[in-house]
Amino acid sequence: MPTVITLGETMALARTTEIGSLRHAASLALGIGGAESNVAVGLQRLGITTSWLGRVGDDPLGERLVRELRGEGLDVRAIVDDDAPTGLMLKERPSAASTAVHYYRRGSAGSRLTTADVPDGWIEGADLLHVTGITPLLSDGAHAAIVASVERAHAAGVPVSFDVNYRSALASPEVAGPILRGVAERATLVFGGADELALLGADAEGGLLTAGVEQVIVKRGPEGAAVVTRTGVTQSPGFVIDPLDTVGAGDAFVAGYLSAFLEGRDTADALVRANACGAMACLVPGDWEAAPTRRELEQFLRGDGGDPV
Ligand code: KDG
Repeated sequence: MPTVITLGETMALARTTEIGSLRHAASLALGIGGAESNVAVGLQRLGITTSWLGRVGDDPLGERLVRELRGEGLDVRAIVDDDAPTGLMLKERPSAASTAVHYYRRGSAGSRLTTADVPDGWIEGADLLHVTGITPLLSDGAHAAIVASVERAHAAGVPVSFDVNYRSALASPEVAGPILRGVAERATLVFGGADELALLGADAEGGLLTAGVEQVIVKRGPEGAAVVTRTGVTQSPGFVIDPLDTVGAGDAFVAGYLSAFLEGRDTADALVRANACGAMACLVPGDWEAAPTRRELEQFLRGDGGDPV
């Protein structure tokens, strides 16, 4: 069974349970979220052995997220940081059609990741390393940890998946662009929305393929997705659903795609699976809770939960 490893920040996530501004919310539901661990859970549910590494505070929220990720069956390499708290994210739905996220993560334990946190042999023994553009924007140390991890994967012949995942709260496009491009150019697979890929420069897809990237996967949300390779473009439509919470859909998409990639499926098959996983993740509140198991995915693809566009 293939093994995927990933590293980054997972935070506690408190979300309003009703539509309306956080200003007036009377209660919050507590969970966890983090782009890399969302992908890890998605992969694990699809039968891929997955390992997540990150820093957490020496606090109940850190314990909660470790317990939750272990409960999903992940190999959790949590480094407990005595000097910083676990980060927090608040999520509100100001209206039925919108979601807003507020971060309380500056100086958090997760943002203090360093190169020395990544143990010898961990990357070298994996079948794939997955990283996102969130981590390099958290701190200089976290940026260095991602660059070093990607270099180690290269040296060991381990493919690297990179999801641009640009978060404007972390850095301006001018600051983020060169940092994200530096990581993207060293990846095997690059995922991003059209706007995110544009951050990497003019003709990002062409430039990345020239730099050695094998596949650029363009996420188009409800419209589906496309894969661009040196030999052509494969497209796949999205599924018609009634979305409840779209945050985390991109992570479920990536998990679906990577699981198919690791099984040796072709790009067309991988896109259908990715689109289905992304759509399913929108059906339940929470960033990863609705990422499907293989059985749930098969049911959905049989038409028990949505129709192709
Ligand atoms: O990808 C969904 C994420 O937005 C979420 O789970 C939290 O990692 C996160 C972030 O930085 O936004």
